[in-house]
Amino acid sequence: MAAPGANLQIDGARLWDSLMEMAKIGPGVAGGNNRQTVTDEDGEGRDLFRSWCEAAGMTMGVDTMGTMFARREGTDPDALPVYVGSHLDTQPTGGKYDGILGVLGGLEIIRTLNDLGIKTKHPIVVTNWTNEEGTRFAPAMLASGVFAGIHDEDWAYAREDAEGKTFGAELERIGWKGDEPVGSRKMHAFFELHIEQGPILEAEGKDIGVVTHGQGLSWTQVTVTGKESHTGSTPMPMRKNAGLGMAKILQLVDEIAWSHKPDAVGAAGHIDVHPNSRNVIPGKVVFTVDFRSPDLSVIQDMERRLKESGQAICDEMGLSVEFEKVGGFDPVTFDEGCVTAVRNAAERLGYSHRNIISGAGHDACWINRVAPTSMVMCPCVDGLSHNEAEEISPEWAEKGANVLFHAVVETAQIVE
Ligand code: HGY
Ligand code: MN
Ligand code: MN
Repeated sequence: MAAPGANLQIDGARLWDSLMEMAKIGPGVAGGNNRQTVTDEDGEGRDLFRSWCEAAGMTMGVDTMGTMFARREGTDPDALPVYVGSHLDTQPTGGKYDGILGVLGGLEIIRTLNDLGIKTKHPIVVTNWTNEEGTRFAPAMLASGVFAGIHDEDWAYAREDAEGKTFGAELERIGWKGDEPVGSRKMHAFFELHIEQGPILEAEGKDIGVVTHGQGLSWTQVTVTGKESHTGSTPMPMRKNAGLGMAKILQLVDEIAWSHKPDAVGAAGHIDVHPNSRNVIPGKVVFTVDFRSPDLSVIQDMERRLKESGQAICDEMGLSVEFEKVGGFDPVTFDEGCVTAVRNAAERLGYSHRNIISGAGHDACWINRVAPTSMVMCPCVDGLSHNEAEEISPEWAEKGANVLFHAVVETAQIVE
């Protein structure tokens, strides 16, 4: 396939302006974003993205999970499209680039092809996957998981947030439940540009991460039940302190992850304490343990030890405990051909690059099940993400989007 010339590059300033424009929707309290999935703010972000896609001459499709597919026609309407995208939803204290760079980087490809009057054989479809973050409605990568046949759509619709609202009802409420059956689309390939969300590329001075693999993820929701009682008048020996049980289990989680250094990680980011009153011994604590590793056997060992030793801790303390798997996926090996397209693009453009394993989960991890898939990563400042202070440079964004442009356009085949 004829590769694009190195001189073909996106408009970095236009990409940056669009990132800053999108960042105005669902602002956080510290310079980042709070545009959680299927909130009104998410709806506003979708409206803006749709207006930009229509201005770029694309036609918009929306499936029954709300995922958005903006299509630029190719010269061969029967050729399977090349898909490119990521997600516009954010964490409650999210950054301006996690996911958004991948969606708007895809849009910038189309804007550049339009500017240059370039046609491709395969259509190109820019995608915004619904609820990648899984923060309001677990699990993460919900819509791409339904698309890939991992999750049942009715199960997804029934997922509840902390206020008892369901995903399906909220998707309908914001008016973004489409009519396309999920998963009906077939892909020639899928590419996702994403910030690294870790420190490696910046520390090594590399412009581009060629993502060969993604580590696996395991989310176990743990419910520890003791007995609410007065923090002042209840003698220590009589307490059934669910909060202390959780603390001991979280210490265990840390020890388990360290026992598989250097690659395994473990923590709990979600913790609900009941009744969460200053002078009441917690009677119930619900928290989600997030284990990750590139090695499936390590994940399985960490899950097993959490249950066995967590149960022993609670037995010893007279507490009851339940473990529920609420999310997860096995380690991912991306498509060799798509990975090579990314690496060749970085070489052609003269960008420094290195192979990298994705520490975070991404929609690409599920789409890799149903289509040849790979990812492009750019550095982020101090490797910080899932924090409103998340930051990248315009240069990093531009270089990442140029590699994405070259990989996508080479795969979609320029028509002379
Ligand atoms: O959890 C993850 O890795 C992703 O950021 N949703
Ligand atoms: Mn993301
Ligand atoms: Mn994220």
